[in-house]
Amino acid sequence: MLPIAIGIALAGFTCCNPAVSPEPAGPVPTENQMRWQEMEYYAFVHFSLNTYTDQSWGYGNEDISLFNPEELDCRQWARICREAGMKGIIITAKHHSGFCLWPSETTEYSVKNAPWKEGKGDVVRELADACREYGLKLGIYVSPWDRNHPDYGKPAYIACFRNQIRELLTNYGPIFEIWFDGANGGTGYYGGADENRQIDRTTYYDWQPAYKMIRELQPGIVIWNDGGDRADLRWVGTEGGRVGETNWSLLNATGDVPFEMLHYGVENGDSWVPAEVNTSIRPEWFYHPGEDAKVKTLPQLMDIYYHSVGRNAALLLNFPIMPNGRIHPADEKAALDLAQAVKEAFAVNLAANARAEASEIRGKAGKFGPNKAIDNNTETYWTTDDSICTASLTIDFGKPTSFNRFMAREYIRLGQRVRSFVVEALEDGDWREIAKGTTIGYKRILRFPVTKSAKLRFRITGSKACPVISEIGIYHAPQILTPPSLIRNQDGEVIIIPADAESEVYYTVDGSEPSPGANQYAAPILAGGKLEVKAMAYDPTSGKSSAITHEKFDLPRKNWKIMETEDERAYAILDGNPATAWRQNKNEWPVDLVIDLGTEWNLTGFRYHPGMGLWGPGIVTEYRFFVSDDLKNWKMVSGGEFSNIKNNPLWHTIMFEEEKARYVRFRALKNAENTIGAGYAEIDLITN
Ligand code: FUL
Ligand code: CA
Repeated sequence: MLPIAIGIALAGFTCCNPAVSPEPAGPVPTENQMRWQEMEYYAFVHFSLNTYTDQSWGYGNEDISLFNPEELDCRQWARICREAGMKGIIITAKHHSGFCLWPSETTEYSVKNAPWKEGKGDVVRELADACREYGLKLGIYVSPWDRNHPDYGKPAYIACFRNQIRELLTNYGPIFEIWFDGANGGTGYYGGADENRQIDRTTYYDWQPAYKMIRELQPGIVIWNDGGDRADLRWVGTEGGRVGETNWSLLNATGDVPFEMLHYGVENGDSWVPAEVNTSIRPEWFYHPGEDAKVKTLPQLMDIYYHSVGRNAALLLNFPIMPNGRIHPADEKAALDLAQAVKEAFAVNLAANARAEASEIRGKAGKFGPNKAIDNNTETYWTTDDSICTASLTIDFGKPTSFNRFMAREYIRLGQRVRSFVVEALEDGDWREIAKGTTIGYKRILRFPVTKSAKLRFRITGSKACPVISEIGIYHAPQILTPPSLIRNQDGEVIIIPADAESEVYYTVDGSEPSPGANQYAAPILAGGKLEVKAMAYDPTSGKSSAITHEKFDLPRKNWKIMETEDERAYAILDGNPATAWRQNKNEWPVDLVIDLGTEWNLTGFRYHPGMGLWGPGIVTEYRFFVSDDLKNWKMVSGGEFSNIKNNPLWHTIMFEEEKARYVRFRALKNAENTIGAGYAEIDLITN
């Protein structure tokens, strides 16, 4: 009992002195973490030999002579990032294949042996120079897994890897962040050994001495590491572009970090490890020409922004660099459109010139009053006495005002405190809840339908210690129309699903651009063979159109039969909807899926979409693909790994030499969970 009594007495003591700021509550950010958090938004670029081989993960034996980016222009990358409002660029100096974009002394597998600039080129140097010119910070991705290095898996590689880090952190000026990817698929070229090498990721890289060296070489750096020892920043458990609605910037210094901890943080964690949301502007990280029409749309990018920067995380958005060494114009446009939309959404803070009142003020002192939350100064804040953990702040606009966004920031130098809050509007004399949230942290933004009211109330309903709010913002963001989704069901009908009920949908099937007024969608589109559909949403009130959704559908799957199973649910993999999936459990590998196409076709490839559920989706990571015309003689037409499929569970397309066949067998040899079983959301074939 005694310690509690003393605690209360001490709390009572500080709260009565109006001039004293609250004590920090729990862990707080370091100066490096603070500086990083204020960057908010920065770029990834993925560029390597993979760019020339159409791969996601190089195996480590790809030919160096392929690397020849004739129009390499790091200044173009920097200009785009700068104009897009980003504050830095992280480059894949070395990806899993082991190919180094700088002339490292540690290996022959680098630009120094490439035809590009006759072996005199250095991509990291060119980017460092461009970043300096455009006022951006430089970050380094250097993959611990190295599928080229002969000593990978043995102690000798660790010394080499350390030297690579040393070169990168010594020769290119200040580095703001270093990124140690956790991926490891085991197999690789490994100097010709061509084998599977397993490492213990908790011990092999011996991170502590590496961290020490890194901090000595670059005192201002932050370290990102999803696999090994706890570093300065954490991954959010998905590459889909979102962190949890609840997002504590805390983790525990030791112990495992399962998905929940990565995604939501740990409320009472003992270390400050804030979240970085990494995602690509296209489905994949490296450039694949087949994705030129798959660049994320403005509404998708806006969602990503609200689910990262708007949820107390930083956003790391990736540009895949094209083989010529430049960012594709469609990616540039998407990034600039996002920047413009963010600027428009937050152009006017309606709280800025309003009157603010608070239910509680620390020591009744003006320096802790509600005006400090609308003074556009993140170093001043509204706070309450130590004993108060629920309080509200009311904004009076003086006249009915329309708004649809609410932003709040905690003064995180004193720790992250708020657990829950609601936003209310005054309507006919009563407060009506219009939005609510859990954690706030560095920055939190809520979206809700346009609301008109003269007063808004921000009510903190739970907090670990007295709330400390440095800023709030209230905005009226313009509407952005979301393009419709397209699916083709097993009967061959294409169904267009609008994102909202108000807008109209227009489409074409001849490759031309849809336009409002012509060809309005009313019912499923029936078509026998291949079909190219473009569709868009149109809002007749504002006259605005959405971006265009574009899909190319191959054969209808109407007459397909899934063989060797009685399970009717199996047809979920042919229904066109990636949200429905089927899982086959077996006692041993391989797990086969056999499909009868009803008739013979000239096949040139297949597409696999794994299930997207987080728990046990049975994502296939290694496969073989066979075709047959009599169910007796099977010919293998393709086999290998689906690189990075676990973190990026979208369509994976595999092409092969043309084969005429009626039956296909998709054989799974391994899944991402180390159980026996294969899960599928969709299977599709590509024909000639
Ligand atoms: C993943 C890697 O395996 C991908 O290739 C990519 O680099 C991404 C950012 O991280 O884990
Ligand atoms: Ca302030």
